[in-house]
Amino acid sequence: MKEYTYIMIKPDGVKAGLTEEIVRRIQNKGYEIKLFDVRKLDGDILDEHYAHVKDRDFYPEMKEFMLSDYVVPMIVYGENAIQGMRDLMGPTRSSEAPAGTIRGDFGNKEIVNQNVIHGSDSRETALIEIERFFNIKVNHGEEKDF
Ligand code: IDP
Ligand code: MG
Repeated sequence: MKEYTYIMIKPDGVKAGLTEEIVRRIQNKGYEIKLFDVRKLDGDILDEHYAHVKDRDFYPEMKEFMLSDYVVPMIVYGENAIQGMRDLMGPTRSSEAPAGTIRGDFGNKEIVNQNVIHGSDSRETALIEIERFFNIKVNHGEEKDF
């Protein structure tokens, strides 16, 4: 079934001029970019989005980094898009990400939070994150233009 996933290029990716390259990789894998935006986040939406790591010692530094510059939020759609995008991204720690993955090729090997890109980790969180960042309700498998 075709799935929606929430993807976001983080400030390090935007600043390094990687937006076009990342868009190319997503499209080459056959996924559709349904919506694309460039914006700065506020602290509240970030605290919500990262609720699962908000109490970790690295969060203050990570929050500052995420608020430091523009991000590129996207809605990506395609067959098996959630796991497929996670595979394209590589694992959380760029130092452990293989060459050919976005994090492996471009992530900061020392600073874990500077790993270029976010992607939803399940069907449930994808829908929640799309609503959080785009204020749009979607269902997996439902063809829709925005
Ligand atoms: P994910 O982005 O691969 O899904 P999560 O475990 O959901 O990874 O963590 C969210 C984000 O928090 C990561 O992308 C990374 O930016 C940051 N993060 C996770 N673990 C660490 C850590 O140990 N040190 C610094 N930052 C971390
Ligand atoms: Mg995650």
